[in-house]
Amino acid sequence: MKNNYLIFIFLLVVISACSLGRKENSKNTAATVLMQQLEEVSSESILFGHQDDLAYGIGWNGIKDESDVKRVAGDYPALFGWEIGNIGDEENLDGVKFDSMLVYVQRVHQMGGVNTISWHARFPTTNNDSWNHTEIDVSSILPGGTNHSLFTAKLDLVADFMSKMLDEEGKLIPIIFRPWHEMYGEWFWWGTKTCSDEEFIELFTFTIDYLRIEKGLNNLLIAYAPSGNVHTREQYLSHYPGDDYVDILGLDNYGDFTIKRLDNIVQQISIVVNLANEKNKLSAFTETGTDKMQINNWYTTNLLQVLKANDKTRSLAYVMVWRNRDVDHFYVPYPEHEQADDFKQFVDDKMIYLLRDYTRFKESIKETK
Ligand code: BMA
Repeated sequence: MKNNYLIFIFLLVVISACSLGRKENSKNTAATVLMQQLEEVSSESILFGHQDDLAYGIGWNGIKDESDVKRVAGDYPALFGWEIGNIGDEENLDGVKFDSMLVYVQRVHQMGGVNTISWHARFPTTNNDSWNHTEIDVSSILPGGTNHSLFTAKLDLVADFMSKMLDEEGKLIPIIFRPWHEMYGEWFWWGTKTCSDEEFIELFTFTIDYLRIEKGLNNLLIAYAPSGNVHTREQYLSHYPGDDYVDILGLDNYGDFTIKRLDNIVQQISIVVNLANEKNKLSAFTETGTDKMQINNWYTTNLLQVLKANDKTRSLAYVMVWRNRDVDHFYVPYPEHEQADDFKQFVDDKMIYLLRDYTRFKESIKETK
């Protein structure tokens, strides 16, 4: 009896050591290094990011090493956003071939840039897009739900795709993954209209555990990115999945620029940065912009004002603007655009880092070590 008891205790210790080890080792060296670099860079600058930057821009598509940011500012962004909505198809929901995306991710990594991925997921049972609210039953896709296997099948596709993001040595490239974003809005099926707080947290934690533990994706840094309608710490945290599941506290905000409430954005960023500091996490302005550059000289008169508002806003690790689809939907001015100069002025600011600035910075911190 006593022997059995000792064996039981021994097994318990071994099992919990293993599962602890899995959690602690959930990031590979490259992801840990990226975390540290972002941490260091955030103390003196903010990386500039652009969605789909290498894939297409105004008047071009699929030209090798092309970039609207580079066309206007002479250099690439330091951070590049990609989107995996419609995973399983040949192309994502914005017409980018998944095979090409792999090449872009590798190219960014090779150049020393940072990759971040969002997921406008279709609802697993209907395959309707993220904005469609018909026949949504989130509980049915969670563990124990009748359609759970349809959800894990989608996650298998995500994991399969992400596991191909390898560097020249065959190691997984670090990726900032930003799933289930803008959860406090009503527009997505994981938003407040069709998904309860508890369902959301389970959706988030299950996704991360599945990718990290089940699929061994130890290259992921996870960003939690509510949208702008968050005015208190409690609101910001009401869907927070827990410190084990988040590396970067983010914020998406377009609307407050439209209604000229820069003060709201500054206040929200302060909440995000304070929380990140307390939790020893990074913070970022994960999505923003003004579509078609509707706000005049937005980069210097709006975005820069917000980013320079105070010590908190200055300590963000990065800011990312959305994609340049065509002249009816874009967030970075193209060369002939009347706000091209304003954009140049913005990226020329010492605090804003494009790829070369970021590379230089990484070299300088290496030298001082
Ligand atoms: C939106 C728009 C859509 C796009 C979606 C997902 O903001 O750009 O055209 O399909 O993001 O990338």
